[in-house]
Amino acid sequence: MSRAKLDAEAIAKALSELNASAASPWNVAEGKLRKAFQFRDFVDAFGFMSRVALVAESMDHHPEWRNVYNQVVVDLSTHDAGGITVLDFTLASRIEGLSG
Ligand code: H2B
Repeated sequence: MSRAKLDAEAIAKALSELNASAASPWNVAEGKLRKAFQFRDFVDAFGFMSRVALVAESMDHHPEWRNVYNQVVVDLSTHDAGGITVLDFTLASRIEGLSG
């Protein structure tokens, strides 16, 4: 069920709930849930990625991401479903809690 691809209306609703408590918003870009996180330096960015990696592994749900020095851009989608699912919103919400 959670791996069922969400339609545009469901994505818009879940996005507004996710962003209600986020300092800066997640968006949909290229069919993925995307957010760029900024940190003080590379060590802080990498620490964030390490914390996210443990959560992602525990969920068996993994981000696509890129890191340049103090920035980490996170893209979430469910490859098995070919789109965005509830799993991506669950992971995004947990990532929010690890970004501060
Ligand atoms: N992560 C993401 N983002 N999407 C998937 O469809 C996915 C995953 N599938 N992590 C998992 C692993 C799958 O490949 C394994 C076999 O459970």
